[in-house]
Amino acid sequence: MADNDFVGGGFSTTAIHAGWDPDGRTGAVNVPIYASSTFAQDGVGGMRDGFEYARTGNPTRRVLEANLAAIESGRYGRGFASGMAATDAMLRAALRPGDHIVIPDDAYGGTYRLIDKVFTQWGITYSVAPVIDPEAVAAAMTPQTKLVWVETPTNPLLNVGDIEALAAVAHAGDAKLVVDNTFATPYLQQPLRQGADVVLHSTTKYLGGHSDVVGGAIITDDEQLDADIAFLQNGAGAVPGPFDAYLTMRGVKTLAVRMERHCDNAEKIVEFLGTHPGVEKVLYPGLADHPGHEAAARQMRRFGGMLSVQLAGGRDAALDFCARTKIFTLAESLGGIESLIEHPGAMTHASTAGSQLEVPDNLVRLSVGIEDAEDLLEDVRQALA
Ligand code: P1T
Repeated sequence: MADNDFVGGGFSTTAIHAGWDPDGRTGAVNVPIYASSTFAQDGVGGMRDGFEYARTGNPTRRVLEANLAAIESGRYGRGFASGMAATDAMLRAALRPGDHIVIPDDAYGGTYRLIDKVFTQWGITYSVAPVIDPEAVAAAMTPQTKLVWVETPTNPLLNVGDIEALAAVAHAGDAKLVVDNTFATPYLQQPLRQGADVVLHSTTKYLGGHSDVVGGAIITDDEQLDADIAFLQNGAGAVPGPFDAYLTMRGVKTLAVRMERHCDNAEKIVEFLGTHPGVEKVLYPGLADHPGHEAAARQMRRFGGMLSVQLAGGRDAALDFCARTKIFTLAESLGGIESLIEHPGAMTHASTAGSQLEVPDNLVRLSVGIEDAEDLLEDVRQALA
């Protein structure tokens, strides 16, 4: 993917500048945090710059939304209070009672929980299929399927779906393809450019990048869908506040340099873990023998900062590994500058226990941060010793 393929020039130029020019009045180079819940009108209905009430629209949030649309090479962006709030709005915008959705057999536990525990109560049905197999996804579709939902790479098994092939499958059945691009980020992969209809993010992760803000976003080129999402954003109100919008944008500006370092560090750790006798299997799309490597190499710039390992010593060895790291902090979430480690089966994916999405109990997930690689390697080495 050439840099100049991105709207507005190179990726970082877009990430740093899209959505905001220095303020006309003050010259402020950064968008102010417009801490205002309401906006004065010049006579009834006389809104200045389109703002009336901050649930409907806030100037700081509007800049974030324009910025996120630009970095995904999309036309429309909408910010949400969390990734789950964005997921909820997307599902409600696209599905009606009687409709069907295909979801991955490996996905964030919270996404599965929302569909399985909440949306099924409203007459939505779902089927599960592996994202690495477009034919299996096609076979899981029914005449009622309105959405094909994928993560690529998936959380937590790092499976890769071929976005172009999945878009063709979804469109052949008159369904839309939603790609949760949280793990890859638009720096590594731009799903709308590969045929997806919608990109969804937990901006809590790499986009925010500093583990200091929770947020979500939906980006699409589809004008009607965007209008439906905007209606729900205002109508249901799960919006990010202006301070959250500001922090997220502050993170986005350094996404490219952070991602390069996340990828560098992850590759080194993958190499080390691949030779360790305590490790049964390393799951990372950058490995030549990873089943999704070819698709990943085609659609991603690099292979990301997330990796998982299955330990030879089973669940106890996995829990031990999580307990023994010193720099890798035992915590849920991912994508921040600091390295995190977790046991998906007991933590982020506990809600998948007993389901088709259940994860192996010897699995440990690492979110490789941007600390010094030697320190991270030493930490992993001593924790597995
Ligand atoms: O946490 P929130 O901002 O609401 O985002 C939900 C979400 C959506 N999609 C993916 C791929 C995710 O990974 C997440 C959140 N995931 C974690 C908190 C985690 O540790 O995996």
